[in-house]
Amino acid sequence: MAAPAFPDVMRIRYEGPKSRSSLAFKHYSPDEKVDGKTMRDHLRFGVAYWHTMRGTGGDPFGPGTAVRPWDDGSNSVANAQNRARVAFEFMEKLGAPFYCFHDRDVAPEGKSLKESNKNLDAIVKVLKEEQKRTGIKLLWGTANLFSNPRFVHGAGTSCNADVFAFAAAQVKKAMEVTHELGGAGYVFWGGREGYSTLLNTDMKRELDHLAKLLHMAVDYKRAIGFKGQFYIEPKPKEPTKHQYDSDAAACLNFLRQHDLLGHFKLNIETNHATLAGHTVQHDLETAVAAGALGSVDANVGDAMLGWDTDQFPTDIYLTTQIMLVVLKMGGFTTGGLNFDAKVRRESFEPVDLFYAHIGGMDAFARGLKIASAIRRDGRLAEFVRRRYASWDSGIGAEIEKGRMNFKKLEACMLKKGDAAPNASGRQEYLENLLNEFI
Ligand code: XLS
Ligand code: NI
Ligand code: NI
Repeated sequence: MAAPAFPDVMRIRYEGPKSRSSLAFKHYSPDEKVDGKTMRDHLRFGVAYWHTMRGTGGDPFGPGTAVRPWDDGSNSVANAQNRARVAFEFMEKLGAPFYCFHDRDVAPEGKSLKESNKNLDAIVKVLKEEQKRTGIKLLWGTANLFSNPRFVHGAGTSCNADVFAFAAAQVKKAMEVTHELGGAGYVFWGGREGYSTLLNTDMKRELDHLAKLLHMAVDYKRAIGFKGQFYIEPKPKEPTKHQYDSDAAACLNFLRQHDLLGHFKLNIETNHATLAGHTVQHDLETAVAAGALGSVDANVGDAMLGWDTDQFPTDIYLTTQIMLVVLKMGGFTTGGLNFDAKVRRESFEPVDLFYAHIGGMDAFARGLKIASAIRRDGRLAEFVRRRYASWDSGIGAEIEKGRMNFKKLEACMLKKGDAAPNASGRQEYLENLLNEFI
């Protein structure tokens, strides 16, 4: 057994709101029940391997700053295996029940596909051992189809058919290892599936190719007996100027058009929704309305910065609103709250990884409790229900039942003379109501 990577950090425990310890949970009490279900099972927290284990703090203006004493900085398989053990030490001490990874975060890419697959197998062996040792599970796996220069024009949407074939081979292998590790899901995030200029782009052809890749994945899933849930993760831009999976609605339309809707749910990320000009609640509600909310990449952007800053979520309003939607849909099944978030470049010490995750977990624990209290109180739901009361009987009910047409509606209004007066939307009252609970 190697020396611990975080010798000064013990298992993070719940100490309650009065605790003054910075390495304790004040609100996340995993075994505590909320509405009959433990917080652990409600929230299903995941650690993102790419940020937590591979983030360096580099930005376009300077190299990484992160101090990671366990990492020898090499691209060797041995270093990657050691890193995997460190990841599990971290997650075990944190008490995170899940993690997520891309193939290339966990294992170094080799000179050929064959070598890359071999490297991946060597790491998956360690991941499997560590999962068994700790009971930590894989929330979802994915393939990195965007970092290597071969994906400069995209992967499934590349103009180069060989690149499409390479992407397919990579997804095949990533699905196999996700299956082997008992992953609850598999994510497709578009990466470079989009364009920088339409002048060189055959959009229709690219989208048809992307659908072909996803259909092949669906077929292969069946072939290997992988029962995990497939997800598409919307994002409107970055790295390309337009990504095809731009928001929840665009993804749903794409899936529906290509006869894929039955096979995919959405993985909604806060910072991606805001980049698309939506609130995250908007994208969550859009997904729920289609019965397709699968999982959440929990993070937040910076209101002052216009890119995917992937910060840890600490805003109780935000977590409350997310949990209101999650509770409304009846909770997660295969999905969870994956912290697709990174510590700031200035927060370069290993212990900052703990502070970041503890803060996010506590913020969601509060969001869960507040959302549950709002639902138990019932005034918010009752207000919304009453707002649509005119649809419960009379003309509204007839319209909803499909028994009306233009002629009948005109006759109705000719008789009545005018529509009944509207009631106030009461936005401020509702905002105050929300604040009663926060
Ligand atoms: C990038 C995405 C990515 C996906 C997984 O912006 O959020 O991290 O979650 O490929
Ligand atoms: Ni993400
Ligand atoms: Ni992102």
